[in-house]
Order: sequence, then structure tokens, then C-alpha cells
Amino acid sequence: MSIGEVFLATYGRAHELAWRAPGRANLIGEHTDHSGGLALPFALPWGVTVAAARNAVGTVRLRSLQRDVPTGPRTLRADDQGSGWERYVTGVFWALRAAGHEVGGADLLIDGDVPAGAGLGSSAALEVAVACALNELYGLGLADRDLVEVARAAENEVAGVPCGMLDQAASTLCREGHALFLDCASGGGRNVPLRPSDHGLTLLIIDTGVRRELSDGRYARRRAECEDAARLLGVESLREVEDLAGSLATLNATLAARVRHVVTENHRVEAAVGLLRAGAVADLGALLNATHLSLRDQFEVSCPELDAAVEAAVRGGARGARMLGGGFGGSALALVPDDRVATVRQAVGAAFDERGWGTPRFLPAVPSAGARKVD
Ligand code: GAF
Repeated sequence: MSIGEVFLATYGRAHELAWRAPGRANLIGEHTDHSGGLALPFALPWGVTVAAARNAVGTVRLRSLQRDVPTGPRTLRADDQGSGWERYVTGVFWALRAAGHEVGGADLLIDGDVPAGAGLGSSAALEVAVACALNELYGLGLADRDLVEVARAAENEVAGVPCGMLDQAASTLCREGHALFLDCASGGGRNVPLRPSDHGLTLLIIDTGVRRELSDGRYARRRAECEDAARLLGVESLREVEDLAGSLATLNATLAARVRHVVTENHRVEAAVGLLRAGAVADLGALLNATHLSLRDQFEVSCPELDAAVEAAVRGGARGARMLGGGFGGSALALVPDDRVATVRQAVGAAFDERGWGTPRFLPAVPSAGARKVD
């Protein structure tokens, strides 16, 4: 059955439109967005589709094909924010209304294939798809950058995750065959060609199977440490730190490590963009390795499974590898010559097997399109 047919069967009437927004991977530039820094995400082929129609009763009616409730769609009153994943949806209604937009009720059917909790931006994909659908349904005329802000506000204020803009911007602004050079201070982004297959390379996502919630407090603590450091250094955000050595000397060991990560990571993003523009895609590997060490040792957001995946991937022939996203679990990203993909999979699988961990999942990722109308 098509999503339109399921919508009809669920709500007894036709949908008006459907939008799809993708999950994301981040080539490089991790844990920089909340400090006004640089990042280089690309959109994944997996995403969330939302079919929608306005309703006259002013409620939000919701059904997810993945997280269905046996009784059928849930009905939420205008002031009810729901629980769990529903908050990513109701958060968008809240954020639009908080920004002064007139949004009535809607019936929504949600169908997604981004692996949840794998650090691949599944919640942002849902928020962005809902924001795009409501933007069009209610004729709000919001531009892409406004939609990014709405989706981020939904996640910050209603879902309770103090994330930066990376995931929502990637899901909204990325283009097929490109990475997005994102400046989180201005919110601006430029698309840079990224076609690893032209260079005989595969971007391989390794889902460790370790699930984590960004709302568990550890992400918020890292972000607060960056804000404390910025305050002590007398700058608005860590993006403004110029004299790294001098700055580090004034901070305690923990804050110095956080600042070292953020500042050097911004430089790695610039270096990566330079390599992409020069067509030297394989040389990105060394930068990915450096980012992993920095996230592991300075920002301290890795975990044994991510470290083992990265180490085994490089041993198996990857040009470079690193943990992906917020950390503490989820996925790693490896840049692998096409003829070494099987060896890398084998090496990572064996490393997990030896330690008695569950089998990791391998997902070759092709840089894909950002949010788009599909019906
Ligand atoms: C998560 C957050 F949602 C992003 O905003 C970003 O901080 C990322 O972790 C780390 O780069 O995906």
C-alpha cells in the first residue's frame, strides 16, 4: 500500500501532501555546532516521510508506521505535547506557534527508515519533514533557514535536547552528491561536491548497536562546559578563540580539553573542504582519524564499541574512520577503498565478536538530497 492509501485507511480521507526529510551523517565537524563552529554533513538515503492534511477540529492526529499504537492514530489536543517520539512532532507545532505563525490542526501519517538511536539524525528528519509539511499546508511561506530554526527549537524546547543546528540544517539544506559546508554562527551553508564513488571510495556507516539518548544529560554537560569556557575566555562562543595555546593555559584541564577539541575541529573542517575542492577525497582519511582521537580524548564522547569499530576499520584498510554524531554510542563512519569494504566489515565484525558484543550493522552511505516534497 502507498502512504496515501494508508492515510486514507487511517483517517478516512485523502492526504493533501507528503514531504520527506533525510537523516544525516557528518563527514567532519563534530560537537562544533553548539559553539558557533563549522561542520560538513551530508544527507543520507534514509529518511522520514510525512503525509499530511489539515483538520478542522484543531487537534494533532498522529500515526507512525514504525511505532504504531494498536488502537490506531493518537489524538493530541493543541496544548498536549505527548510523550517520547511524539514530542518531535508536537514540538514543531509549538515552535511555529511560538514564532507567531497560525497553524491549525493536522492529521499526520509518518513512515521512516532512518535507524533510530544510531546517531544518524532520525529525530531531526522527523522534525524537518513535519515543519516542511505544515509550512506548505498552512501557507506560512517560511524559507529553509526558518524551517531549520523551527525544527531546532522543537528539539531544544519540547523534546528537551539542547542540540545545535547540525542535524536540522543537514536534513533541510543538503543536496544530492554534495556535503554542506555549514557555518553554525551565521546559519549559512554552501554545498561542496562529495562523490566518493568517483574516487573508488565508499563512505561506510558502522552502527555499533549501542543505543543512547541525547537527553540523558551527558550531551548537555559537554555543551555547558563549552559555554563555561567561552565565558571564562571572554568570548561569545568558542568560534572566536584565536590564541589557542594562550587560552588553554588559563583553563582547568577539563575545559582546556573541550576547547582544544572545538577549536582544532573547526580547522579540520576547513582543511576537509580544501581537500574536497582539490578532489583529494582519499586524503580526508587522516582528518577523520584525528577527529576521532580528539572526540575520544579531548571531548570524551566516545565509548569502547566506537573505539573498537574505528580501530578495526582502519586495521582492515579504511583510509580513516571516526565516531559520528553526539557520541556515547550509535555509529562510526569509515572512508574505505571500494576493494577493502569486505575486509573492513570482516575486521570490525571479528573485533565485536571477540569481545562478545552484538553484530554491528554496515550501511554504505551515498550523499543524498535534503528535504523535498514527494507527493
Ligand atoms: C548531535 C546533536 F544533535 C547535534 O546538534 C551535534 O551537536 C552533534 O550531536 C555533534 O556534532 O547530533
